Amino acid sequence: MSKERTFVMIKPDAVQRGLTGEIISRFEKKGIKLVAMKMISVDTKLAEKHYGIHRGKSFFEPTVKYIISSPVVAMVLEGENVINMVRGMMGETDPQKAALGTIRGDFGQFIGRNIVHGSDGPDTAKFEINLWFKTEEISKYKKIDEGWLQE
Ligand code: IDP
Ligand code: MG
Repeated sequence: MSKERTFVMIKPDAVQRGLTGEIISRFEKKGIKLVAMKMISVDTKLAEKHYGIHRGKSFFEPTVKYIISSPVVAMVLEGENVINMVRGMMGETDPQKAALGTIRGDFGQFIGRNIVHGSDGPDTAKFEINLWFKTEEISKYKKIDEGWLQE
């Protein structure tokens, strides 16, 4: 294991439903380090690039519409194994199938309104972080709990 970064987006439904703080809080309480964050009104071009691998699928256009419908909160999280850890905390894509205790399992009901996005692997994470953030928007700092988080 080595230090990784992942891209997380709190989707429009979660921002509108007042879940932004709750979701960020879960990552904070887990001890995950937040290194970048901003609210964005996403345009079609960015949404289509972000979901580019799904172009041609039946849910591509509805998903792009969903993401541009209202602001999102975009973040970069950093830590060992953070990509898989965040995917686990999010739960399965379909909130009906996501386990209780996960973000999607606790707060969502429908696959087309599934609360949160997290990169699915190291290559995707790199691509998505570059797409959404400039290098200078990502902070480098030492967090005071680092010595207490691991043995
Ligand atoms: P993921 O977000 O868990 O990685 P993907 O399969 O990569 O799931 O799908 C990307 C996004 O597209 C989902 O998070 C969801 O917003 C949307 N999506 C995927 N499958 C469906 C579907 O069957 N109906 C509606 N929306 C879907
Ligand atoms: Mg995906």
